[in-house]
Amino acid sequence: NPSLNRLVSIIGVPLDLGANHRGVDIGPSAVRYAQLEEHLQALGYSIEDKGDILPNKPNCSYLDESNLKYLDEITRVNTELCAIVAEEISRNRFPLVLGGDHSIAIGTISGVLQHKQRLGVLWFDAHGDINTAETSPSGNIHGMPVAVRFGLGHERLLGIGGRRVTLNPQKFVMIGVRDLDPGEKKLLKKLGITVYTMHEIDLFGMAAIMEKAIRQVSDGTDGVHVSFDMDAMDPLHAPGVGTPVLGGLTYRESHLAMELLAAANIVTSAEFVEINTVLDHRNQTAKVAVALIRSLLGERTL
Ligand code: 4U7
Ligand code: MN
Ligand code: MN
Ligand code: MN
Repeated sequence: NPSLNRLVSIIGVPLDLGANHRGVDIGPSAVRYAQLEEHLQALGYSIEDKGDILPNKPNCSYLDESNLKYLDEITRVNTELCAIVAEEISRNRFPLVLGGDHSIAIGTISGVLQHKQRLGVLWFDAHGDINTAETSPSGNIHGMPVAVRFGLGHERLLGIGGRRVTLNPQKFVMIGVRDLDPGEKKLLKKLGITVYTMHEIDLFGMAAIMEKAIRQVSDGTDGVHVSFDMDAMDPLHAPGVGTPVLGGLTYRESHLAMELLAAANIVTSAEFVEINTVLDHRNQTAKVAVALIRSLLGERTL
């Protein structure tokens, strides 16, 4: 197991073109405002803030290709993100990516895959994010990153990062899911992906679920990436998200998951996405994201 990396590089991606509503573009600023860097320094981390990858705001028709909104700009931003993430890992630093909408997972994970070809992924989300242009009811690319990472989707998205490395479905686990489209259900079953929906979390408890999930993504892998969509949490605790769904993870359930990951000492990169500051209350959701990151990186009460 890799020991906890004390060198963290923060990478902001203020992209909202993959989502339905504007507003997640302020996510990286909101998380910095909630004093991410200061908290991590207090934990003993050495932080480098790489700043933001700045998306252009298109003023033209968004439908670049059939049912893929803003494909051009999303491809460009993710290509840059992929390069920065790969670069930070080669510098032996832990990439901590702040979204932005969840389409940025395409770039983050393709960057990590440049170094870790046998990567395990833990995907915290209310949604499956495994639509393709054919199955997507919205055309929003933030609902497609998981499909892309399994080699399904538009050529331009698949080409990000140059070489075609895909994830092993056996080493991919979803947690907190409660809203799937019909095409997503089919594909998840076909690929045999482990999905811990809210039903399983209610039944067995987060501790038991995390024990199984940690074993699955860490056995036989050379790194573990955490992709945390804030809408995995219940809107009661994380109101500032673009696509809220009732019945999500409580504050403690999501913290316990992070604490167990810290104790297992397996995580080698992470991203926190979909914070919509326009819909938030006094930066609550960004503050919760910072609290989760602190737990993930080993903060304890005593
Ligand atoms: B998120 C949706 F139809 N499935 O594809 C879609 F319900 O990154 C939502 O998880 C996707 O926030 C949500 O548009 C993407 C919809
Ligand atoms: Mn998502
Ligand atoms: Mn989601
Ligand atoms: Mn969302």
